[in-house]
Amino acid sequence: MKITDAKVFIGGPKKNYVTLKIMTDQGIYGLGDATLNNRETLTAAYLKDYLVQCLIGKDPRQSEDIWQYFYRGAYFRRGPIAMAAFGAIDMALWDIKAKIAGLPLYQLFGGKSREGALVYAHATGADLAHLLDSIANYVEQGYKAVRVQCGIPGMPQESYGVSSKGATDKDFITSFTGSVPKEEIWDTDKYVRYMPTVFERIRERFGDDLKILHDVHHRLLPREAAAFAKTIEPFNLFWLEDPTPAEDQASLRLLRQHSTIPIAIGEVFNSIYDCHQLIQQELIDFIRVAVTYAGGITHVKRIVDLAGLHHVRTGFHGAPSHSPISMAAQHHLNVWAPNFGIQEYLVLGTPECDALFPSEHKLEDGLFYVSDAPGLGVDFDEALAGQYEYEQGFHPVTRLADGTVWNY
Ligand code: GCO
Ligand code: MG
Repeated sequence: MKITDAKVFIGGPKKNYVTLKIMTDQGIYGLGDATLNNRETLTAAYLKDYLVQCLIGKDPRQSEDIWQYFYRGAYFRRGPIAMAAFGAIDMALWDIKAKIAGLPLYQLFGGKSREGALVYAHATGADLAHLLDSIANYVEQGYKAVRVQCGIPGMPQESYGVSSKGATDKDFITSFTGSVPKEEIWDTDKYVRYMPTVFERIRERFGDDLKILHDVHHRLLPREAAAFAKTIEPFNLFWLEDPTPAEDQASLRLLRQHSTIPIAIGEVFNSIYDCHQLIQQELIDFIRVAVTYAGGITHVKRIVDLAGLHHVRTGFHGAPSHSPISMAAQHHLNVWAPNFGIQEYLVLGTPECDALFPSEHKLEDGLFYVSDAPGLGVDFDEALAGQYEYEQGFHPVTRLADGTVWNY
């Protein structure tokens, strides 16, 4: 069996999805997602200009050898662009492998450890009242876990993860377009003072069973994070995400010494070398890598297995910047992984997105169920893909009130 060709597409409804399609001489094809949010043309160019030509003639069943060939062969190792490009190839090869076997992908990992896998949605509010409505809306739909981000009184509304007043829950996600980044102001003191009251009100209104998650988006210093974690401990969060920038990993020890709050980190990591110390020293509880940015299924499965040895559970990144292809790869890992924790999941589910990436996977009552279609179980409509144009976007840049650049 040989790879005959591979094509790269950029575009999608409201998102610049980078989709890779690998064709073989047996008519079977595989799909991969190389979407690197707000840097999409770079992964597409890496694939088109360097990798696709090396794939032609290779046996697509040799996914391990092909992964090693690209990773070691690149010489300049790691980094999100290369790892997302390798990740897309890897996903497509696993898709082909499972289609050859006539099995849904999870069967190749060892079958299901659970039927439905727990997901969490994003609730957001410009103020507490809007946030409570947003949470109520998800609870009514059957979600059992919700990430909560709230506007902070006295701080401009457009801080991380918070939609403007009156906006729908999905709007903040797509507001990154433009030819230069937006700028946002951040105030740590106001944030750490106000957020505990937010968690308190959420518990009062929704009770103890709702799983509450919160993303600090790398904004606190280690000592601030430790103090904050201690303060919010009574509200029993499912996790506190990215409390500090993860470059200084040893600093997490301070947080661990002061609080038992579960910590989730890793959405910006792209290899096992970024997280093996955090995992082996048991400084985190959930690993947030994504199959896209972290080198595909082959590499992420290694991270999941290492995490399992250290009581670290999975909580894969699932922001809407991932296409349904990589989300499907994660959903297959989620039903298999013995150390599965939770999956971030934003319903992309617009009719346009479903038409571009048809699948039978489904969300029901806050749990995600993979279909038994062979492979990843997601298809791609090439003809429709041509309708979408690339639109440039940037992550916002954050500053403190005095102008100092801070972490987005
Ligand atoms: C999350 C993330 C995202 C990121 C985005 C950046 O937890 O979902 O923090 O919202 O900001 O993926 O591209
Ligand atoms: Mg995050």
